[in-house]
Amino acid sequence: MEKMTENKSVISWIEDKIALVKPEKIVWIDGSEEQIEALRAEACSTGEMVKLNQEKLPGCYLHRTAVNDVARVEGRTFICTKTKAQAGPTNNWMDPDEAYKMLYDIAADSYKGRTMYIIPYSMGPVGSKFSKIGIELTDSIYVVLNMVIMTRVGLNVLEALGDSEDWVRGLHCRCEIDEEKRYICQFPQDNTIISVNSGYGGNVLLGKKCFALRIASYQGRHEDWQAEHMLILGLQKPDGDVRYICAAFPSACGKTNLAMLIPPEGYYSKGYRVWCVGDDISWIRKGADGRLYAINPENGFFGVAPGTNEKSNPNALASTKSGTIFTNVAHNLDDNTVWWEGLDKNPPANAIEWKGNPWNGKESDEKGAHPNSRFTAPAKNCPCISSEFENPDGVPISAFVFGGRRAKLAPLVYQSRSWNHGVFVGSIMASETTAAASGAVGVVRRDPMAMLPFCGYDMADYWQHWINIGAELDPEKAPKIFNVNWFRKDDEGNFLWPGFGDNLRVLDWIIDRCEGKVDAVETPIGFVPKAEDICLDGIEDEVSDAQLAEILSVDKALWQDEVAGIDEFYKKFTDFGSTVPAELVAELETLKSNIQ
Ligand code: GTP
Ligand code: SPV
Ligand code: MN
Repeated sequence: MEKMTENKSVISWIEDKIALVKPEKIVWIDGSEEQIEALRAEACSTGEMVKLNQEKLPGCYLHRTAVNDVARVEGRTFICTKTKAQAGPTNNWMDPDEAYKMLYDIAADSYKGRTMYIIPYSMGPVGSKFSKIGIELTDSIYVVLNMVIMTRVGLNVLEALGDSEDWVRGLHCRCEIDEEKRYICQFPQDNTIISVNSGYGGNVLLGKKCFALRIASYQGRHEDWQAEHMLILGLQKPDGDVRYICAAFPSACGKTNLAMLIPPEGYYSKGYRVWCVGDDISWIRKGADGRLYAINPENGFFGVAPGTNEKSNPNALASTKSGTIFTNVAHNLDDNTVWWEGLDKNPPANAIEWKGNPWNGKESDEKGAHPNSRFTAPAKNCPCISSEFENPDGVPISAFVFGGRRAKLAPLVYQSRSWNHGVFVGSIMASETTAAASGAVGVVRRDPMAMLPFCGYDMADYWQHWINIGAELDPEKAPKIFNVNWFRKDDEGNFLWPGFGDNLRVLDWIIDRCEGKVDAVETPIGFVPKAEDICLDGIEDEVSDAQLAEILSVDKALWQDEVAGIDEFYKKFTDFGSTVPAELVAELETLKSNIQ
């Protein structure tokens, strides 16, 4: 093989893995268009990908994964730290020696007759102080082509790495896509990820959740920074200044939508704009001026397709019009394009559904696209991509926002009383589960900071890390912390808030609060807007005053049930032997007495 680097740690690790998996061929991915185009052609020739209508969707392709392999598998995802205590009570844990042995047994000889692709990639702009380098070995062209969109891939990455040993090792083996032998294992103490028997998204694009959250959260704790499951958006006000907000919502709870929102007409004409810096992951560090700064370590969007349309998220839709890989959507055979539920009201009659069977969308009761079908689109395609997207120094954060799907409990928005109270608010997040992970959908579960499936160490220590970060910040410069809930429902199950673009009305209040420009009502859980401060101009027909009052209300009885759930959740940590920060225990006591 022609090596692309002399880095000894890289060469020796790869040689070891070659001896293990025994590929027939080895290809270093240099990031050149020529090489990528040849791989696209090869994937099409084997049926791994379908080339779509190049007039309507230039550079776009469709891929179908195995039917048993359509989402992250949290039950088969492990944090392999030296001790179980280090992984904490909310992670699956495996002893590293046992895990390596099991994984190497599965991986052994698995590349026989296949090609090993070596992908050097950077999370974050190459050379930024925020950025980190990884190398993923894979036997899947689909993975290569997705990594090329989602990360910065190529020769310059190895040049930036030089002879450093600080890079994340990633081995992906498709094997037989056997569910029973599927494992996604992180070894935070070895900067290593091994993923076997899957070919789906978050399980195999190792730069994403495995590295940029599970490994990076661990690194951040030891290197004084943060890796968060947060979008980053810039809200431009009529004065022309842009304020940045980082928001953490669990998977399939609205990050991509919020990050790209188009302000409602009345706001747009006044000069409001939203600029997207990132839609899923933030890496955050303190800047020289004492404020927190964030970058998006990714280079593309791996977004949920169903529900994406011209009305809900025109910017995401526009991002998918070229250079995009669609996964598990329906294939419209009439014009060789794609379709998914919620794209429009005109499903194709002559189509193939996500499993690969003929499908008449006009007549079938079955879904054409899997609920967790996705598009992989280059960030630069996004019409509202921020001018700061490539800024190696990141953007200064004014507010952190937590949120989830809560049909009844959480109000539309509330602000924490302090940093530590804000950390508490993040720690008690709960949300109804979605199709982004395999398992039941719609069940409320605790998902602190939307990091439950992504924190690479004990969640209680992670909370302590949040508290420590806040303690180092000048309170004047610290981001203010909020919670939002776009998903409140009435007793008939209808959403009480229109959401999507109209969420700008809430972001506007959030920024006004950060700048001390608007009052609020103090409630037992924090500061809630006065009804008159949430502008309903243009949506009076959709949201009555009574409805707004309802979604801003705090129901003490419901919160009394909630604290029982929080108690139980915190107890899980104490029983396990981890230490919930005293600051959070104190906040829980305050909440309890406030809702009496
Ligand atoms: P991941 O990529 O899994 O991390 O998801 P995400 O958090 O980026 O979620 P995304 O923006 O893709 O939205 C997921 C689903 O939530 C889609 O079906 C959206 O239509 C729906 N959704 C997003 N925003 C809103 C909203 O404001 N209100 C309502 N009712 N639904 C929303
Ligand atoms: C999520 O599930 O939060 C995603 C999709 O962003 S995946 O890449 O599969 O993790
Ligand atoms: Mn996500």
